Amino acid sequence: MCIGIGGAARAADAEPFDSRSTATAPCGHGVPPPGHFAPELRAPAEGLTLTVRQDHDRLCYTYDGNAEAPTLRVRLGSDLTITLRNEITDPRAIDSVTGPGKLSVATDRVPTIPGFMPVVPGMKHPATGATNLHLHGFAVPPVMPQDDVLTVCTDPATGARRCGRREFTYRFHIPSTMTEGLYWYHPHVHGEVQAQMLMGLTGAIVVEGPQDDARRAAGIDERVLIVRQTQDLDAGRTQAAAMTAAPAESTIQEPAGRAPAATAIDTTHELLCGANSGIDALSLNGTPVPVGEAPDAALANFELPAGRKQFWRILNAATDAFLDLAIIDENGKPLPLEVVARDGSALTDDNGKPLPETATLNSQLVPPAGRIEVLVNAPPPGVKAYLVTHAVDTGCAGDRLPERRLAVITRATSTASEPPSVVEAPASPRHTLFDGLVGRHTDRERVIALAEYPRPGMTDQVDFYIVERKPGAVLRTYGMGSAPAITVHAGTTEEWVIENWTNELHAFHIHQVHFRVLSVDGKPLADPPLLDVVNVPYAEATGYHSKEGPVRPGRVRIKVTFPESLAGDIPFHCHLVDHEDNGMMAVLRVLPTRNSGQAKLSRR
Ligand SMILES: [Cu+2]
Repeated sequence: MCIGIGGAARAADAEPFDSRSTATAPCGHGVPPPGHFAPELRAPAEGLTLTVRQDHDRLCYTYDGNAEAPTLRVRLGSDLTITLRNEITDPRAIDSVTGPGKLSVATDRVPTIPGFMPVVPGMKHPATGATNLHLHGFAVPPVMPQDDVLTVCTDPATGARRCGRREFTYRFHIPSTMTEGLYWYHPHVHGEVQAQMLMGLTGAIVVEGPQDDARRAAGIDERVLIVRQTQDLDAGRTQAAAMTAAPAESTIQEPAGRAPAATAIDTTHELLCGANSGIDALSLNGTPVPVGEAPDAALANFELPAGRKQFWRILNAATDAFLDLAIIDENGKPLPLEVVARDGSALTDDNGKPLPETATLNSQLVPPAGRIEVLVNAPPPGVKAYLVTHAVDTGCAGDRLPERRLAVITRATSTASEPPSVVEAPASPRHTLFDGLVGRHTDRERVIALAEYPRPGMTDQVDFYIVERKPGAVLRTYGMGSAPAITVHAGTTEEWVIENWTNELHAFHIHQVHFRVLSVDGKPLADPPLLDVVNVPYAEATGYHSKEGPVRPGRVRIKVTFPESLAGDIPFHCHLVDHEDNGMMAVLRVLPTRNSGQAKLSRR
């Protein structure tokens, strides 16, 4: 479920595509034709400047006069200097893209049932036009001048001055122990992330290392595919009756002599379904993705030479759309692909040893903010194939995501030129930051609950919550400056069970770190993947009345460790960014064990 959004939708106009940023067209003209790729930029040692410009309901990262967010390429172990300059001229246009109707005055609390966690509704965050830069997935410190999204921002050209600066120079050091692969960048000013991303502020970053060198030496060509969302059409949704309204007698009877723990989620007042009629607009590398049977001419056509694999790095930069990617032939039969990496991490065992590359026919779910990197073969002779995203069941409160074709894949008529006469040597194993994570001693377990409640008396406003279930906890939306919800010591390792108490999918993300996903809905995963964002299944009605109410939450168990090098305040949140904007976010404080880091943390 989303808050109603409309403003950023634009029909593909007939205007020819021109990505030059000019005074009259700050974000260029038109949309790119099918088969377009973003400009790529090897980050120069002296740094680069990304200027955020605005053209009515569009925002763009401009670089060197070009209004298309460059795909940045950086090397493990190198420095990356980015000056972000804010030239946003009309913050109100951002506010109009951020859903209507959120109140600026508090409504009543959601009625509290004894024994359940109290729920405190949120407030509207008016868009300010402030923006900043988050490097999604980067294992860099959450501390200025690196990936600090909580205190660093830049002010727009007009409007309130809250950040005290119009530009900021980020100086990142990319650790040689980071995993190489596909990452991305986007703004992270709480309350307007969704609007700024819908309006255009997303871009890809490829972190290159030895695996990349090996592929290059083997003559494997690479493509970067960026799926974006340009519209969120949930305005006008109507709410159906609650799926599983808990009966009044659902109050937990605590055992005599014990204080009420009150860590249960009240499902009486949440768990609504939505009748969402809209289908949101997506784009691939800037080109609108058609809905339904699209003519091939409307799609990118990727011609693959026979006998030569291609390496595709695919980023889901959508604000709330899940992708379920597959390559199928014209009859819908799946064709094989090989998954190499997820979320910027090659598939490895717990020791960092690469898993054997195996072809799969299974479709690959990629949540919002997730990445997948795959090896693709040319289809058999005479077969035309499609890269598709299958329909996704997002739950009865989720968005409609029908099957969509993203690209046509054909076999080149000419045979491939001979690949370089270099034997493909597997990259030698390299120590990375999260090696051995599963084998570590678990210092602590936590249960993190996701919930969403309509505001009392409202039919079109929903607040979103993330909370650690523990005695005394209150469901409260995140607001800028909220105190850390969880404090840990660097060097410790924890297991978190993320519970989804709602009727829609959520995508759980922690900044700075990757985690291993140990189980989903109680089922252990054979090779726990190393991810930075994970889909959390929606709740299921169980038909009986348990201590947790008449539903069983969707559950994902993750194992996560907090390296000393990443000490600081680390946000964790749902990456359906309207959920994040409307409260489903919190902060994890990682205390350094060395004294040197204390000064940095005392800023709040
Ligand atoms: Cu969510």
